[in-house]
Amino acid sequence: MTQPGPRTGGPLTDEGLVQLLTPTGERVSHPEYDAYAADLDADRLRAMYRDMVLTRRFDTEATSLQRQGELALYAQCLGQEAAQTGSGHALAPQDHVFPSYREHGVAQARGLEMTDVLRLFRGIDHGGWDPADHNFHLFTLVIGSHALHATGYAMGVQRDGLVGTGDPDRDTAVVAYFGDGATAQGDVSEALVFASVNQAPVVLFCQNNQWAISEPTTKQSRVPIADRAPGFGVPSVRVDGNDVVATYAVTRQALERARSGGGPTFVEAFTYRMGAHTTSDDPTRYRSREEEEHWRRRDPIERLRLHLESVGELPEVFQAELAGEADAFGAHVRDTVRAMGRPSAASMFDHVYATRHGVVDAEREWFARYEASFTDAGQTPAGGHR
Ligand SMILES: Cc1ncc(C[n+]2csc(CCOP(=O)(O)OP(=O)(O)O)c2C)c(N)n1
Ligand SMILES: [Mg+2]
Repeated sequence: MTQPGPRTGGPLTDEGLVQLLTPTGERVSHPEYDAYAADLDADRLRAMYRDMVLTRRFDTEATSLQRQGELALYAQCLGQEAAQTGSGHALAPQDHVFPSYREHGVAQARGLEMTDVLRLFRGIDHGGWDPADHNFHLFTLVIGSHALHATGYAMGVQRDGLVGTGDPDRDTAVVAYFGDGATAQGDVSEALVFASVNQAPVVLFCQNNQWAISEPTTKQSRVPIADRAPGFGVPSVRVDGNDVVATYAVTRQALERARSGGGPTFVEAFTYRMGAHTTSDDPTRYRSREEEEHWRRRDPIERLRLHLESVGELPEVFQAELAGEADAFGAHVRDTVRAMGRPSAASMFDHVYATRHGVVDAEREWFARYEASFTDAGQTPAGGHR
């Protein structure tokens, strides 16, 4: 990995981006990273394509479910499928992932039951899944905080002797996924300090989707975000995050370094959030149609499709089966979410503290009296469907 000198093109420059697939799907070679993509045969590329297509379908279904009142909120990963699928496929089963709130493509690559992700967005669960099942920790909405959780976890992995043993089934890496905006948080700087001085087996994976809600990356940094990490003593790399092959290769190198005891790496996957920040956001208020159109032409799924077609590895029968699978998956997502039911409003008091608490007890009692005050009108507003 080469460390660049100061880059002058600002945080959105193309300079130094590792790319193995051009936007039209042509495989280009790279002296350092070809070796890390050498194991991607046609079967593995099709598996990645499948995950990207299913992730996008999940996004579409979840967005519709929010519009129908079945979810409180939803954060799409539209446009970021290559960054998530490529890095997700580079993980080993024993590696640990600390996601933020948009890592649906990583969840899919990890093998989660995807409807569990929507338990959180429906507001019926504090997490949605058991992190131990797939070493996929809970979504974190406190921006940047889980970069510290991941780094601390990686320091634990190191102390458990699970790094640098040479056993490929034992050596473990930890990955934190966060956004461009998160890098302006103190927590990410602190994570870089601890990761560096402890040589923790952590990969700090930043998806620079160019927006932090309505704040552009140009208001978060004057230099490419990856260029901050070397100042902490952490090697970094910029990768075309809409290129699933390059993202896989770059992440694989970083994970291998972590597992072998070589310490942390900061990866900046340069991509674009094609959707809104969340279903509560209206991006037309802060960005142009031209910008959106520019990035629509760089769609990451289309790039892999063009590549597989050009090398004769996307047979029609595969495409038809995948379309059928996506339809069945969509129906499963809709049916499962609609059957999830709703918790009673009173259950909001159950998980405030681990032990009983006088103030919470008083609030619960007040709420019960408030609910009961509606009964002579035959209404139970908070317990009913509203
Ligand atoms: C500590 C903290 N501050 C502010 C917020 C409000 N907030 C939610 S998402 C967001 C923007 C995050 O942008 P970025 O890190 O680029 O991630 P992206 O949403 O683009 O994936 C902010 C400021 C928060 N959740 N946590
Ligand atoms: Mg962002």
